[in-house]
Amino acid sequence: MASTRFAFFCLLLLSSISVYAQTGKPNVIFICADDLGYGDLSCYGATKLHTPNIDKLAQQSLRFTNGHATSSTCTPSRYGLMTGQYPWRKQGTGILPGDAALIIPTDKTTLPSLFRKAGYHTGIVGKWHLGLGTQVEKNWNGNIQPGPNEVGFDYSFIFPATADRVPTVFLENHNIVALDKSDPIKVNYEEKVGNDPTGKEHPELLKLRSSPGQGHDQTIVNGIGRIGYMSGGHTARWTDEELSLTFLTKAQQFIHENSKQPFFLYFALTEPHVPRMPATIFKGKSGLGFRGDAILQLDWTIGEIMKQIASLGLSGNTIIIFTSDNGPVLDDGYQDGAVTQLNDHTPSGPFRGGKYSILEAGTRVPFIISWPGKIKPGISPAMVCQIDMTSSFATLLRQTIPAGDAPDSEDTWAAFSGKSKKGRTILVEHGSILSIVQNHWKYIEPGKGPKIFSKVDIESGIDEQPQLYDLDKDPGEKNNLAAAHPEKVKELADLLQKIRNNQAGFR
Ligand code: NG6
Ligand code: CA
Repeated sequence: MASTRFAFFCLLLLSSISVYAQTGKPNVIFICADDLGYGDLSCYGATKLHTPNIDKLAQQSLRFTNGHATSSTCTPSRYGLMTGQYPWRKQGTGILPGDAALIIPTDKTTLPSLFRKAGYHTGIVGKWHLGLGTQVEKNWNGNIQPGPNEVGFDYSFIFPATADRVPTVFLENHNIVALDKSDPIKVNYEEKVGNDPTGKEHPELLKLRSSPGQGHDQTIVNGIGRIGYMSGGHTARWTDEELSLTFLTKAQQFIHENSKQPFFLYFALTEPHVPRMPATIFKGKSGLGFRGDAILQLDWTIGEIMKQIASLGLSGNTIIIFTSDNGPVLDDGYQDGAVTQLNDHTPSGPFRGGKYSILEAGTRVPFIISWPGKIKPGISPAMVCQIDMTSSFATLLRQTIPAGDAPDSEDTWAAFSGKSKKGRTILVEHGSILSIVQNHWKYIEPGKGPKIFSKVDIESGIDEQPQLYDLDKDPGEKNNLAAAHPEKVKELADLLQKIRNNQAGFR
């Protein structure tokens, strides 16, 4: 028995080695958490939470201490990742409702289409939040397109927007999963549709209380008030406790089915975005409320993926990237213990701000890359950004990107692969306003707005005066040096303006 298993193992190993030897193309799994902060993992210094599986991945990885999403919220951040274009260049890339039309162009290079062109089988499993179809008014009961499959993914298993937005259903390729056609789905973000109770009318039906003043009190699904109204599709509605396991199962299925050819998987986890409603076995495990529990569930998920990759003999030829779409938030709409059971945990790590903010914790996120035998494990201070995936993988895969596509994506493969400690020298960060980082200097443009986003209790970073920080000496952005260095302020303000005006590429 043992020898049969050994022979089987050798066969697996040989078959996968030969695929890589033949193609020279490593598999790539890009894992993106949702709202996970720089300080949320023990490998990034968390002490109140332990994430052993991601720590193990980090030990075999290059771990970046200056890794960024393009923006401090989801839709723009993922738009940047997919298109290689700064999202603030394009109207309509803010946080999308669940019925929005697709905002990714179907005729331009995207991260998945680059892999597809290079001969990969490409898939997405998880959160999408980049719109579906050509218009808001759409028939959810038929073929829904364009969507992920039209922008480069051969396979998709997604939910349309966020876990707190209707419709709370899965789509596999173009169709809603488990939809009973005799109970058609309707979605509306303006007015109530159907007779399902809402959180506003029936708070007594809620198993998770919505935070006062933060909405999340429209159609109730699975005892949770959502943003938006929906009716019908009762058999297709997800159970939040099963969400993560469903995505894991589909991701593993995709990996299994494609283990004999190069594949690219964008695994877009929903944790720890609200509503945090982890599987029952994780509830109460962290002692930090459901947010902490959701992070433990996420950590377990990563462990399961790593186990699968190892058991398929793919560890040596699979690049795993783990990161987050934006910084952390505690109360983002539900009273789930994230605030009351925080226990001095610091989701933003040493940085100021968080989700929605232009301060560092808005976009500076966990960022680790593993490629055993090829990328030397360690820590890198290089400034890297998710927007650079497209150009960097184009270099690795020897692909050319047509002129004008992915216009803001820089080739930083040398930094991603650990050959260089220098990544970008310039990065524009994006919250509700812009900032620019050049080397260790960060300039935040003056803006109008609240100093604190009071509902979520996060510093916005907005000020009517220009701000200048030396991130090397002052990573926590405590000392505004603008008055002391007016020449630097001018230089960076001019540079930001120049980049803003440079509309090269598509719009
Ligand atoms: C906000 C929601 C928040 C969350 C966020 C999107 C309110 C008051 N808040 O508008 O709960 O859904 O949008 O998060 O509605 S993101 O990670 O997808 O950007
Ligand atoms: Ca997010």
